[in-house]
Amino acid sequence: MKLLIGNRNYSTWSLRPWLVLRHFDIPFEDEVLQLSGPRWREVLAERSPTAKVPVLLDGDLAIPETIAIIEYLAERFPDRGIWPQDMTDRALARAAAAEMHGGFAALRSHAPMNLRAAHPGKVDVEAVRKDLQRIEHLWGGLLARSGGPFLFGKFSAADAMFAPLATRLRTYALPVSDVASAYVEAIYSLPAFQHWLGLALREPWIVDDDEIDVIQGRVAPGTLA
Ligand SMILES: N[C@@H](CCC(=O)N[C@@H](CS)C(=O)NCC(=O)O)C(=O)O
Repeated sequence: MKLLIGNRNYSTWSLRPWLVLRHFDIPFEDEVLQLSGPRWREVLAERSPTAKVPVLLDGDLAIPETIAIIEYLAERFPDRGIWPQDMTDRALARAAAAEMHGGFAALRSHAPMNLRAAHPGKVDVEAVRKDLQRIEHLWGGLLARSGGPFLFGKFSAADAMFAPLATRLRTYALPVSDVASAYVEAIYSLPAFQHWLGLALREPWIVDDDEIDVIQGRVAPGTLA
């Protein structure tokens, strides 16, 4: 099995199924398709049915779309507990994952994932306030229900879905409660996340579209080192 992913420093969607594969000890290899540089869009179009990453390759099968990949892994490896075991928990986990997939647009556009960076104070908190309130409510409720440290106690696909959002809170030092901060810490402490982070920090590539200093006009495109 092989997962095609984007740059680890920036690719939120790639991080999610990669964490599932790694945390649940599913044998796989990965290959980075860069999200910048010469011909990157053509390469994605050649390798991915949707011209986006991630894509899971399993024999002749090429599965795009993060949620579909995670569901496939859950079916193919039913003993791993990728979704919570309890049916009610599973329903809530899938609802949270779906909300993450389709929601939090303000955080996604104003605070791009950038694992190597620290940009406290650069995101307009008012622009993301509603998303922050929603995440506090959602995470707070699920963590109170499960007792943590992850949303359903043990790490599950729902946590994989929220891992990129957790990194945004840290990169931009967004104001959150102690409960949300502890959850961010739990994500960072996960060995699978640490593995990804270590690889991300070694990447040399810059993607201007995800660099807040470029987005906000402080730095000219193509000049970040
Ligand atoms: N709905 C897709 C989104 C995938 C996606 O947008 N991936 C980004 C990288 S994080 C991408 O491939 N961007 C390239 C492009 O939009 O041209 C999923 O759930 O996997």
